[in-house]
Amino acid sequence: MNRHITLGEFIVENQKDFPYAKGELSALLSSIRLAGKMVNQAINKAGLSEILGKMGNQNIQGEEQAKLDVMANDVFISTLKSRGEICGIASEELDDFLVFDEPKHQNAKYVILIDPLDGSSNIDVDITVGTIFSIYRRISPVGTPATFEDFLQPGNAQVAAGYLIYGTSTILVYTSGNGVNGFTFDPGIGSFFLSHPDIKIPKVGKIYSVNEGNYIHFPGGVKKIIRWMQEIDQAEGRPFTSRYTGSLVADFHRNMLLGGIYFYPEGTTAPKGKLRLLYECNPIAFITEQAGGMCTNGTERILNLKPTELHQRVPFYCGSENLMLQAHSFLN
Ligand code: AHM
Ligand code: MG
Repeated sequence: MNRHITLGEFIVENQKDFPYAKGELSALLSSIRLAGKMVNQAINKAGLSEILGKMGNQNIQGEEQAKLDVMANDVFISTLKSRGEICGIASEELDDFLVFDEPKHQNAKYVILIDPLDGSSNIDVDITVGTIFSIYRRISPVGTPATFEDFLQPGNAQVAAGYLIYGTSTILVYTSGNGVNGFTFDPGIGSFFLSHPDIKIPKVGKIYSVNEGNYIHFPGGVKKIIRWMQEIDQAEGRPFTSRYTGSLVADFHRNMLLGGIYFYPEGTTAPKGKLRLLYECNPIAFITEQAGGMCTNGTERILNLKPTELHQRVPFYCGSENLMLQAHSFLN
């Protein structure tokens, strides 16, 4: 790890590459970094501070909220609201988007969409979780309240996206459309340092990540993909390796570094898949493409989909080029 370049320095250094750069997007990334440190600290002592377990209520998507889901949501919202870079936020944990309209938000040009704590089912069993974020320049005029349209932009309009992964170490990975870089948190110093410069997904991957417990519900093409990965082919190194944690951020991060494919297809229990387009699929798709991989709903590029709902779900396939092309040949 290069302990000479901090995330803060990197953001400032690369600010000139941002479209319309005036420092606001850099400040916004700094706010995300700060909130991420707070969530990281809470996760690290979760078992000691009685914040494991369920809240006893559900979010709008019918999912039971964990205490850490709610805590992470509150931390990101309060941190971002206390500064003036965004005029609104949408979150997996909120029914509707929030408008920030205090005087300090008067000149805000951006909106953000977040999954504050991805992989909620893993919280209480000490497995890696994450935070995913997606940033857009607003469409509505500056100085007016943020609108639904600001949040329903296609993924190809994102100006930045990223995630924090709270794993064996805590890493922040982001792109602002000029490659993908990862920064590892040094808890002793309290800073993120550039550890994964210019990440590229291997073109050829040999890991697949899918919840195979849903196999019976998968469409025929998806079953073919899985069977193909499990066949013996010495030249291609099959059967491939199966790895699935149930945290998208963890499964994606591993496959991005080592080469592989993640998919959460449609099935009868989840007719449109499980993952949410706006704050899970789009940011991961932006990072994937910036790292040289492919990301689709099985037919179309995720980044080209025009969203219709805040919590819209889509089938999701993402990863190394060889596996994505092979998957598409079975799906279409
Ligand atoms: P969450 O944001 O509520 O945690 O849901 C999203 C998660 C993904 O991180 C993960 O890949 C998927 O749901 C796992 O779902 P399943 O348990 O059905 O395999
Ligand atoms: Mg999630």
